[in-house]
Amino acid sequence: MAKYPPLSNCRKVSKESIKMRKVYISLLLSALTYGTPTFAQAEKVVKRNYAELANYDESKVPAYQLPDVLLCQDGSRVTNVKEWEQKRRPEILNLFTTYMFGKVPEAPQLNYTLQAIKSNALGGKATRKEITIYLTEEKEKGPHIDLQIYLPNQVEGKVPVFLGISFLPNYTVYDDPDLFVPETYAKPNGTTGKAPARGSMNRSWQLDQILAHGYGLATFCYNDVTPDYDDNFQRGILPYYYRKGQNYPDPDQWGAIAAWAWGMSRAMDYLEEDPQVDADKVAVIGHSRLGKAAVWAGASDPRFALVLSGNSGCCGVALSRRCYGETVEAINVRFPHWFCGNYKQFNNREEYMPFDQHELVALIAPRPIYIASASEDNWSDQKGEFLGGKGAEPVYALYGKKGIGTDEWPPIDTPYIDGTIAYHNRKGPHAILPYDWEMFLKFADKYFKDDSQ
Ligand code: GTR
Repeated sequence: MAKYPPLSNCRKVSKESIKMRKVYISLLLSALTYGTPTFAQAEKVVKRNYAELANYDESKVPAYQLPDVLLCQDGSRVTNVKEWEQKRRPEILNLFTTYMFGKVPEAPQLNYTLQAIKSNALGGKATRKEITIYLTEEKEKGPHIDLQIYLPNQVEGKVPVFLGISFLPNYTVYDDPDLFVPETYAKPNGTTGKAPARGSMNRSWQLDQILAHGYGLATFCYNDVTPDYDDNFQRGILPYYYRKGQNYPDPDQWGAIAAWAWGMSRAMDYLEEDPQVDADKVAVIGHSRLGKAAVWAGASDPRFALVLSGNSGCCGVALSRRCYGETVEAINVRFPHWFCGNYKQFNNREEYMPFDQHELVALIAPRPIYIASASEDNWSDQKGEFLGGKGAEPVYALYGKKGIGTDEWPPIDTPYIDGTIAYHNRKGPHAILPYDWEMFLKFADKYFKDDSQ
C-alpha cells in the first residue's frame, strides 16, 4: 500500500519545516539565555512549542474530506452487514493495524495465579481478588499483569465488569486498608519514585458507584505491560516477542498503545475464565493515552461488549484531518514509542492517511461506545471527538442502530446517551470525573441490565 507521495513531494512539508524551525530557534534562544539545554530541557521546549503551535481556531480547520467508511478498496460500496463484516471491516482493521497501532503477537497460552481472594472486602460489600497474569513463557521473570478485581457481594451469579487500564498501581484505585502500599514504585518513565497514596485515584474510578450498580471493577497498571517512554523498545513486553536477532519492532509492529491494548485483551482472557464474571458483559475503559488504548482494544478485540473513551483525543476518536489541538506530528514527535513506525509518514500529512478516526469507532459497531469529552480539554479536540462518533454512524445504521442522536456538537453538560454511540462534553478538565461515571453507568445499564438492547 505504498501509494503515499514521498515526503519531499508533500505540499505540507514547508509548514512542517516552519514549525521545526520555530522549535530550533526557541531551543537556540533558550540556550543563549540559560546555557546549553539538557536533553530534558530541550524536550520541554519542543513540547511547549507543540502546544503553542496547535490550532484552536475553528475557522482555521483545513477543508478536508474523510475517507468513506462504506467504500471498499476495490471501489464497491457496502450496503449490508454481511459486506461490512466480511469485506470492509477487515480492510479498515488491517489499515489501522499496519499503519497506526502495529501488529501484535498471538495471545500466549493463558497462565495466571490467583494470589489472594477476600470475600468480605470493603466492610463486606465486595469480594476482592488479586490475580497475576503472565504475559510470556518466562512467567514471573517476564512482564506480568497484576489484575485487581472488586465484585459486588449483593449480586448473585456472574456480574458485568468494567476493565480499566490505569496510570498508577492498583492500590490507588480505592482507599482499601487491606492494600499494601510500598515506599517506592517503578514509574512508567523508567525511574523509581515515591509511591502514590492509597486510594489517590479514587475519584477517577468511582468504585462505590460501580459496586452499587451491581458491577465489578477490574484494573491493572499500564506499566505492567510496557513502560511509557522512548527507550528504543528495549524494555517491557516488546523484546520478549522479538524474532531471533531482532532488536527493534518492524515498521508495522506494535508500539506502546497497541501493547497496552493487547494487555487488556490478556486481562480479558482471564476474565473469561473467572466463574464470577459475566464475560459477555465486559466494558473497557481508559483515559487519555489509555483512552486511545481502550478504544483500540475495543476495536481490535470484539469480546469487549462496550467501550468507554475518556478524552482519547488525537489518535483516539478525534478526527486527525481537523488538525485541531494535538496533531499527528505532535504526538509522533513527543511520543515516538506510542504508534508503529509506519505511522510517522503521516506527520503533517493527515490528508494522505488511508483512514481517519471515525473508522476506528466504526470498527466497534454494533457494540455501544461512549465518547466523553471535557470542556477545558481543547488539546483533545472535543468537537473532533464528537465528529469521530458521527462519522461511524453509517456503519451503526447498517445494524439498525441509532448513532449519537444529534447533528450539532452538543453544548457543555448535555449528554446524548439514547443511541448506541453516546457523547457528552463535561464541564471541566481533562480527566475522568464522577459526572463521567454517572453517565457511563446509566449507559451501561441499558446494555448490561436490559437484554432487549
Ligand atoms: C498528552 C498527550 C495526549 C494525551 C495525554 C495523556 O500529553 O499529548 O495525547 O494522551 O498526554 O495521556 O494524559
